[in-house]
Amino acid sequence: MANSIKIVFATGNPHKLQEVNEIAKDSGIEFILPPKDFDPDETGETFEQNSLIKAQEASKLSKHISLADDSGLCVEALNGAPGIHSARYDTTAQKRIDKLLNNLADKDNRKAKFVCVMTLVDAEGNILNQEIGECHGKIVKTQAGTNGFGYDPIFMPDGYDITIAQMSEDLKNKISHRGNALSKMIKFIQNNI
Ligand code: ITT
Repeated sequence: MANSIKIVFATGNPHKLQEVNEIAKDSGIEFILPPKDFDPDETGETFEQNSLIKAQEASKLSKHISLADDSGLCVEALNGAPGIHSARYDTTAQKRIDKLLNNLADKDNRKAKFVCVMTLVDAEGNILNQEIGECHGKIVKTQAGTNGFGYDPIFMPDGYDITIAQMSEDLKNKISHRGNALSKMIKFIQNNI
């Protein structure tokens, strides 16, 4: 994109980068990968803290304005687990899904939410803005669909009778925790950067 505002997107997850650039496609903002040695220690205890850690690590390495996304799935009957540990709940995406379904097997309460906290820092690592997005729904009993990534095949948002992995990319981005947090962040960037 010529003349776009370029912002480093502090992630090692290519699915997230693809989604944010799709969501931001008409905004005049382009998100680019962090330097290769980006590998922060996510030692925080909240989405907010881990999001800030990632944004500051990316700005330190790139000397550029940076945005991070820390996100995860919080399941009510599991007291909010896997939460900030969603990416590390087990060793592969399929094992993480199986483990979650297994842990919920005898539970009637299937309520869950996806949470995304985005943090924008300047080239010196000073925090400029933080936004949160949520998507509420339930965990289905049998996984369905192949779109998206992560826990999408087992999450059915409120008001829909399909999982996120059965939705088009456009629909996911319209209702997702990431879409929600990023739309607010895009407004901030357009008005302040
Ligand atoms: P970075 O930290 O490098 O950005 P990550 O995947 O490790 O990548 P997080 O620490 O924020 O990111 O963990 C987010 C995890 O939560 C992600 O790996 C998925 O397992 C899950 N998750 C987040 N957003 C999701 C989505 O839109 N659909 C399905 N699962 C999602």
